[in-house]
Amino acid sequence: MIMNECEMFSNLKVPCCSKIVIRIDGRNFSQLSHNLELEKPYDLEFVKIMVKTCHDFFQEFSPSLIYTFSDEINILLNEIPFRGRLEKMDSIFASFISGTFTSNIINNKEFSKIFENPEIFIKPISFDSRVILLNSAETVKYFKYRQDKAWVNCLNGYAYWTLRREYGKDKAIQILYKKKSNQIHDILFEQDMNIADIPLWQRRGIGIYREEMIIQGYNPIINEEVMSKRWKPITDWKLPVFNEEFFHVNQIL
Ligand SMILES: Nc1nc2c(ncn2[C@@H]2O[C@H](COP(=O)(O)OP(=O)(O)OP(=O)(O)O)[C@@H](O)[C@H]2O)c(=O)[nH]1
Ligand SMILES: [Mg+2]
Repeated sequence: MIMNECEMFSNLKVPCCSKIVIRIDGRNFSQLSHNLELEKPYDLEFVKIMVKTCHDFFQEFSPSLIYTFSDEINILLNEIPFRGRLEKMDSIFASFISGTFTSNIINNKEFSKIFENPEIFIKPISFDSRVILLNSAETVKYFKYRQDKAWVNCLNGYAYWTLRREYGKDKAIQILYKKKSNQIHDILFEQDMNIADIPLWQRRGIGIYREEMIIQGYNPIINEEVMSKRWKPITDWKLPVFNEEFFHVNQIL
């Protein structure tokens, strides 16, 4: 047998005409968050490291949209890279994010916990990766589906940590057992928490995409100031609820 025939999956490809999302998720980040004593339910320093990592990905691979919340990163690619080779995409993207996240968390002064005490960074970081095939209509639905997950996470996170501080772990779990979203709303309200006061980025996640900007420049040939349009990556901490209009207006699809 020729040995490279054993590389059974290396020719597995995605169809060239589809859109793809790569979803990348931190491995065992519950443990990481415990080890790093992250703020609960949201730690702004950690989130900034995730966002910086998304930016680094954006610069390297030019996707059309990155959407992140918690330890997950959703990347929309309108053009299929690596001639569609699935193993290449999964492995390169996950390892790029793992390497960049690690470098950012160690080197970034914003993450003062590690920057000031590098010895607490105990285990190597890794992320898993999956490829999701979509058409345009499904793409909007997909991002809304992840945003709904961000919202449920947010609600459950606040409810759990608020109750846990008041009643302890077991009682908090017991109170929240099988509760629906509207019941959790009421519980938070009783705890004097108004959901509307929670920052939008916690409720809806954070987006990185290009925005059209007017750049002022100078044209030496005609000896005049000129305006030109550029698409520059921005971080949107105040995302709207994802819908077709958002994807259309920002020319994401
Ligand atoms: N305290 C804190 N924890 C966070 C924050 N963002 C993410 N996390 C942690 O990351 C976890 C992400 O959930 P999962 O991806 O389901 O859990 P996981 O432990 O990473 O498990 P696997 O992905 O299956 O390996 C959450 O449960 C939190 O514990 C944050 O801002 N603050
Ligand atoms: Mg995870």
